[in-house]
Amino acid sequence: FVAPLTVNTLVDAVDPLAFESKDEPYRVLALDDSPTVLATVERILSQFPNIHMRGLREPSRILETLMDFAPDVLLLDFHMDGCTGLEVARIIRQNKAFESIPIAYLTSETSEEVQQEAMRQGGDDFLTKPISAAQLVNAVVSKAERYRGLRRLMVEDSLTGLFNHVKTKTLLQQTLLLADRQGVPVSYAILDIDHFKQVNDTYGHTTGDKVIKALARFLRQRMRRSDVVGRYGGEEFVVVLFDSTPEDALERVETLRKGFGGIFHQTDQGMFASTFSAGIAHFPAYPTMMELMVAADDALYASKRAGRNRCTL
Ligand code: GH3
Ligand code: MG
Ligand code: MG
Ligand code: MG
Repeated sequence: FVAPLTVNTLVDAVDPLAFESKDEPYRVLALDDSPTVLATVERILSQFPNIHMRGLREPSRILETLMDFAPDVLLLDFHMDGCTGLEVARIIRQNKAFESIPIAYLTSETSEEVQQEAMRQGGDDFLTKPISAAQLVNAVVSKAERYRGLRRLMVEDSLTGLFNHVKTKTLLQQTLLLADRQGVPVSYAILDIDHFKQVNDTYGHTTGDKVIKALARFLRQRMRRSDVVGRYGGEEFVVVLFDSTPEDALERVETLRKGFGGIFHQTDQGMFASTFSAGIAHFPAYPTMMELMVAADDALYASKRAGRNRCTL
């Protein structure tokens, strides 16, 4: 009954977290073959501005809808025309991109045996109809919240809220694939704070952390939504500029460098400014992710050797 997309197309489904703000409404997908049930669920959930619900009647379209809508929780009918929710859940779980999306069955099935089997097959909850509006909303929101929190932990650097090392590389790879397909240039820059050890030694580690956070905030404010900003390591950051020529990238990173250097950081021992050095490399001049990263690293070292507080292309 389900027209399966290949596993590989789904593994790389773009994580919407990469582009969504923290207060984006929770997305709830309800799969049910009964329009009446869908209408009821919609009537309840649409009262809540922090919930965005989509209804789906055809089980065969579940995978493409998951990819397209990227829900935070799935409400799944148990008995449908031609298949069961169990079968749908099994297919969903076979795809890496959706292996941990919360699935709550919404059903009038009350047999405990059936319920247990459903939980074994990848379900997370069993909501029995009739269900009160409060029960439904609580179940949906708590699961969605938890799932988002988990996904955030996986991708976020806890000090700065930027993408972490692993996620930054994944997004860089995705950006390059997309750029290649669309014939668009990408610039990759690595930024490293100058003499940061001295900052720690002079003002303490807590102040060092504040400088890292200040740079993170500064980068996030100045970058476009289509740019990736990540914390690559201790005092190293990465920015990926989509549709950006080398000249454009150099100009933008130079603006960042001058802007950040003009910020004064307050401490008990007075205030100070901090600078960073940068190295920029360009796709498709360096056609693979590894070559791009090595080239940017070389450029960064050239900046350091030349005296720091500068960008090298
Ligand atoms: P350079 O200009 O050559 O980059 O010199 P540097 O001192 O910045 O470079 P180095 O790599 O020698 O030192 C980086 C320091 O950053 C060492 C480490 O203790 C510190 N560091 C790494 N992560 C953190 C962090 O999360 N917080 C703080 N406060 N310090 C960190
Ligand atoms: Mg049904
Ligand atoms: Mg460093
Ligand atoms: Mg440094």
